[in-house]
Amino acid sequence: MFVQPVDYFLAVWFVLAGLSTAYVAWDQFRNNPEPVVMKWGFILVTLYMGPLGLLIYVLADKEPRPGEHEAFTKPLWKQGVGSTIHCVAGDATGIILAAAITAALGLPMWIDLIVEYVAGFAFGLFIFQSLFMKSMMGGTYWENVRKSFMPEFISMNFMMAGMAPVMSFLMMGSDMRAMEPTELLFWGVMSFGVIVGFITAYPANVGMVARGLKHGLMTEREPEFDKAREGRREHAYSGAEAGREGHHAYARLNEHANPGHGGPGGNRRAGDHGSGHGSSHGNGGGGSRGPHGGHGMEPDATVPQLAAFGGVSVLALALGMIAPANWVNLTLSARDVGGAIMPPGMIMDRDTPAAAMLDMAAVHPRLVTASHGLEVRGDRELKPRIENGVKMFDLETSVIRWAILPDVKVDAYAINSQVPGPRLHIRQGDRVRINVTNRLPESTTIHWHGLILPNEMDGPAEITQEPIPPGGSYRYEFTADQSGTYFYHSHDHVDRQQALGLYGALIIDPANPQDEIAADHDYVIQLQEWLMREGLTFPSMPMDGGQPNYFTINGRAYPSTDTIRMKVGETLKVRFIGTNNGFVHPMHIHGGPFEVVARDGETIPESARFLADTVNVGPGQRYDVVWQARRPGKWLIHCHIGHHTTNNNVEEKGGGGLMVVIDVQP
Ligand SMILES: [Cu+2]
Repeated sequence: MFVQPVDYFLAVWFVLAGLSTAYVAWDQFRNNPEPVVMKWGFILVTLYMGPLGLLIYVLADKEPRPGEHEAFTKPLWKQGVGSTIHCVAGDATGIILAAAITAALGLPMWIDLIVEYVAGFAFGLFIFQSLFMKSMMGGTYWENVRKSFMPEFISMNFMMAGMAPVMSFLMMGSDMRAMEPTELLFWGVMSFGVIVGFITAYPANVGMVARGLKHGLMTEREPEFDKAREGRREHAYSGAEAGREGHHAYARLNEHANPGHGGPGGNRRAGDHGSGHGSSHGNGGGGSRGPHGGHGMEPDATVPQLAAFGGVSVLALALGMIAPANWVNLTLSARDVGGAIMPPGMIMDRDTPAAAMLDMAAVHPRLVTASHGLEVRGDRELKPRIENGVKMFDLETSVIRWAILPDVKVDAYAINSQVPGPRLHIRQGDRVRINVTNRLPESTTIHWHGLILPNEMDGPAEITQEPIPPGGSYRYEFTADQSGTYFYHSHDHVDRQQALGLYGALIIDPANPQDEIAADHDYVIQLQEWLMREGLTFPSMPMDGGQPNYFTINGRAYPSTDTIRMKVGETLKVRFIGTNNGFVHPMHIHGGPFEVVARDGETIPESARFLADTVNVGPGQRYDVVWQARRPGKWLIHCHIGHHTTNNNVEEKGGGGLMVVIDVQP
């Protein structure tokens, strides 16, 4: 699913990679005179490196004009490319297959890396390196495995030195969709890793080709082709000279060869190579071939040189594999973190547990089941069904997209597809039964905040009940003995779930209507903070990376909040509900003090009621206040923390976030 700009880039990338690979495959098998294993090397590397693979192919290996392959591929840098290609083709294939399998198995990242190294090495050694060597040198397969071991070891070490940090930092970075083989991002990270691995392995391969430890590119022609080519060469191309130069280059190399290391060559007869191909290896064409039917490769490196080179490659490998563990938690697996996308600014270190990541992760847009505009309100009163005198309510949790401003939608955890959840309005003494069905991707429960009820109806997950699993349900039933302003909210992973919208008002009228503190208007205010960045919604919390940038009253940010309309002399009861999860809001009303008449649902005795113009609404608290419209005009109810009256730090129409206008007519 496309949720980030990088996803669009990756789509372009993979289309180009597909086209590039198709072209390279077509050209390799139609036009390019080289061994089959090399053809496959370029095809695979182009698949992994996309248009860059194609670029390397046309610059270093694609025969420019018929008959020119030998001369064209002769320069050392191209031979180094060829050598890197058949290293990367095998190594990367092994690494990518291993990564996909270990991700599916749910192994920790550090084990992934080791398995990937072993698989990459095995693929590289047993398939590409040895087969290529065999087609080059002839001899038995196992002879070639033996000879290829050290060059493959060095090359693989340098490749993994580049690829491992890319995988560690990007897969366990902030967008861990990169851990999921079902996501485009996983393949994008793999491609990027292969590109970096190619770059880090390339210098080593050039060095090994120069020292005769590895082969680069070679030409292999069918006899009929050779005849045709011979004809063309007379007019168009002096391949003979080019071939001779190539021969001299290798002759020089051979002169320096350490006789003690000429073993493989010494054992070889001229007829050993090229068997069964009808090839033209010996006819002076290839830059990589000797002209006398020799194997053309004498390792020009002493044992100490080789050992030192190998040692440095191990150092590079250790750096690439181990260094990232300083910063990222490599003990986690794809299964632990799912495809979690972390908020920018979250502190993620090598100790950050998977649960912490899941707690702060974005709501994944693919989980959204409904999308609502500003025309759909939250806090809509839910009418009960009455069965045998019991008031029945059905609540269902789900993930929705919810408009908090005309151009801002958040991904929310909602109850009955609204934020806040539906208002339950009952009367003291009512028997209620509430069926809660969970359609979230995670377990949940509902707690009835402030009520006196049977313990098993109270709601805390794992304390009084098993959490309601996704798809499960739970029946809460109790008699409302109290009256006043209450609310309900999730009591499972509250840090996350309530911060994403799982709460609603529970208003209980007193059994005796005379006990209600009367006012001309009654307005409920439910507060919430939101964190919306990069098109994703994260649960806001007082935590690095979790600080909110949007604030809502009843699911809307000003200027999309309600306007309360009243006349001079009328009274307004405001019921502040602390549905806010991690922040305190000093709620202030302009135009003169209000009387605080109830706190936490409890009516304050008349003698103890007091005047104030600001109440600190902490999480869980409720204040019922009665305000009188003394003068006409627009009077504000707002939070007195300036940041909480902005929308993503922007003021529009005089503010934002936690603001409601009381429009008082004369
Ligand atoms: Cu505030």
